[in-house]
Amino acid sequence: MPVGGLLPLFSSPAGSGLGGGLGGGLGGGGRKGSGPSAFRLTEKFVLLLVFSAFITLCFGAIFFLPDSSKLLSGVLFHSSPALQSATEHKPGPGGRAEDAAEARARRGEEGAPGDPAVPLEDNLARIRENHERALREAKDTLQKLPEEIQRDILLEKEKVAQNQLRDKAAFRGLPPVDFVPPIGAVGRVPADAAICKKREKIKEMMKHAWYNYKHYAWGLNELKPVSKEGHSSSLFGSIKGATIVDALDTLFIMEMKEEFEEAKSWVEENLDFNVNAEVSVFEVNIRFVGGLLSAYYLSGEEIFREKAVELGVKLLPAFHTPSGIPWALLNIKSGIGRNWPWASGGSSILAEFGTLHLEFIHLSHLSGNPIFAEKVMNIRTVLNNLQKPQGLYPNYLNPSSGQWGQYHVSVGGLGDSFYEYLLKAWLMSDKTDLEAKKMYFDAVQAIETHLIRKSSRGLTYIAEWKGGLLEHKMGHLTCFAGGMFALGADDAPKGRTQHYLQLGAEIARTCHESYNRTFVKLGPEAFRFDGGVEAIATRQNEKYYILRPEVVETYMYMWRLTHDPKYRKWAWEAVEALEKHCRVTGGYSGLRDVYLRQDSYDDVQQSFFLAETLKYLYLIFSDDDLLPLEHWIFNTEAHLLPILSTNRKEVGVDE
Ligand code: DMJ
Repeated sequence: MPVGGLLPLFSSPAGSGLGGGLGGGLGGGGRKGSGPSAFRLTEKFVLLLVFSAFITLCFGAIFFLPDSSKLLSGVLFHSSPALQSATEHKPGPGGRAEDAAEARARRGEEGAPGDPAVPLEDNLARIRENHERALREAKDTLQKLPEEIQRDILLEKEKVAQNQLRDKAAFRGLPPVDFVPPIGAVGRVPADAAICKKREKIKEMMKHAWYNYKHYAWGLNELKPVSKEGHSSSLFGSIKGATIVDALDTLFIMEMKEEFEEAKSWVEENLDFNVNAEVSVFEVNIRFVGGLLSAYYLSGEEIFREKAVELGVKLLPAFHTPSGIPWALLNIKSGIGRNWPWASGGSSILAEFGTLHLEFIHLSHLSGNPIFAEKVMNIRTVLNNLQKPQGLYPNYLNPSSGQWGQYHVSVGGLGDSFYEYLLKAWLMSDKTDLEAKKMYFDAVQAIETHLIRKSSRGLTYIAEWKGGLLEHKMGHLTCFAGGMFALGADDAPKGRTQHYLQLGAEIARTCHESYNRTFVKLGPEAFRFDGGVEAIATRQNEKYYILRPEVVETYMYMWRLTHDPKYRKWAWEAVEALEKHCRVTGGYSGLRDVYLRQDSYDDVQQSFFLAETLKYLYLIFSDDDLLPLEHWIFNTEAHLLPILSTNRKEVGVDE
C-alpha cells in the first residue's frame, strides 16, 4: 500500500538521502553487544576498510555463496530424502523431509542463488558474478592512496552531516495534536476475588522489580539484582534509562501513579539522546521509541511525543544505505552506521529492519512528517521485489546490494518479529494495509509447509530452515508465534480461522511442555526435537532463561481469544516459578541453567521483564476491558500503539 494511502494527513513529504558507514565490529540483536574502541573514528574507518577489502579478496567466494558447505552440497549434489532424514532428523507424523526436486515439481518454485530449484548454471553464474563484483570493488579500494581514502571518508562524513541537517530541518517543532483519551488504559477490578488476588500479586512483583531498580540502579539501563548495582548493555550505547522507559506503560496500566510520575520526571530531566553512542537501531526502536510512544498514547503527556520524535529523527541516518535497508548499528551522533560483524556477508537482519514498521508509522502520525513511514514502506518495496526461496524470507539481507545473504530462515531469533509486524501492520491500519496482510499470510503458508513439524509424540514445533535443511530446534523466542497465529486467525483465508487458532493452541502447548520438563518450570532458551528428546534443551549453552516473555505472551493471546482456563493455570505456574527461582532480595534474576536444582543466577534483571513479562501476566489476570485488542496493538516489546482507526480520528494532526 502506498504511504500516501496510509497517511492521508501528511502535507510535507521529505526526501531521503544516501550515505552510511562501513560494516564491522561486535554485537548482536538483543543478545550480543558492541564494545567501545580505543581508535578514533577515522582510524577505525580506515582499518575497517582495509580489513574488509582483504577479507573480501581472500574469501570473496565464500562470502557470496548463499550458505555453508552444507548448502553448497545441496546445490551441487541434491541430497536424497532418505539420506536427509537419516542424518538430519527422524520425522514424526507430518514431519516429512522435503525432496527439493519433488517440491519444485509440485510448486513450480521461484529461484535465487542457492535455491535448489534454480538450474545449476544459473546459480553458478550468479555466484561468479557476485564474486567478481566483490573482487573489483576490493581491488579499487586497495588501489587508492591513503589521501584518497582520507578524502572519501571526509566526503562520506559530510554527506552524513548534510543528511542529518536536512532531517533535523524537517522537524522544527511538532504540530499540535488533539489527544484522544485512550480506551481501556485502566480496567475494572476483576469480579472474581481469587483472580483479583493473583493480579495483585503480579503488581507486587512489579513493585519489587521497580523499587530495587530504583534503589540500586536508578537512571542506568538495567539492574544486577544479585550484585545490587547497575547493568549496562552496549545495545543502547550511552543512552541511559532503558528500564525506566520500558516500564512506563506497565506502571500506568497497573495504576502505579506515583511511580509513573517519577519515571516521567526522569524522562523530562535526564533522558538524553545528544550523546556519542553507537546503538542497536532495533533495540532502541522497540524499547525507547516504542516505550515513549506508548506512554504518550496512554497519558497524553507531550514530553513523551517530543522525545519519541526526537529519537526517531536520530535513527533516520541508519537508512542511508544504497538499498534503504537500514544498518543494524548506528552512531546517533555521527550518523555512521554498520552491521553486526557476525551477520552473513555484512547483511542487515530481517527481525531488526523488519521491526521498525509500527513505531515509524506512528512517528509519522504524531510528527505530521511522512519521512518515517516512507523509510519503512521502502523496506517493503525492497522485500517485495526480491525472490523468496520456497516463499520464505531469509534472515539476512545485504543493505548495499539489496540481495539476500545466507539462506537461513527462522521464526525465532533473527526472523521472529518481522512476521509479527506484518500481521500487526495490517491490524494497526484498521485492516486497510492489504499488502501487509498478503505478505503475512503468504509467509505463514510457507512457514507451515517448510518449517512446522509434529514430533513423534504429537508436539507441534517450528523448526529452523538452513538452505532447505531443517534444524529441529525451537527457540524460546519462537514461542511468541502461538499468540501471533491466534491473533491473525480471524482474518485468515476462508475456512482457515479454526486452523490458526488450533495452531496457536498447539504451539502454546509445546512451549508449556518446554517449561514443564525443566526443574525450575521455566523454559530454556532453545529446545530440541532430535536425538530422542522432545522439547528439552540438550546443549549447555541453550539451557538458560533470561526472564523472557514469549511463552506468557502466547498465553495472554490464547486466554483473550479462547478463555480456556488452562492458559491462566499455566500463567500462574510461571508466576510461582519466577517467585521461587528468580526472585532475589535485589529484584529478579535470569537463570543460567533451568535443569539445575541449585540457583544459577545470571544477575541481570532485563528491562523487558518489566515491559513485557509482568505486563502480559497482569493482563492474563485482568478482565478483557483492560487494553482491548480491538483498540490496541502491542509492539514487540509489549508497548501499546492504538489502531489508527479510519472511522474515528484517534489523533488529528492540525494542518
Ligand atoms: C524483547 O526485547 C522483545 O520481545 C524482542 O522482540 C525479542 N527479545 C526480547 C524478549 O525476549
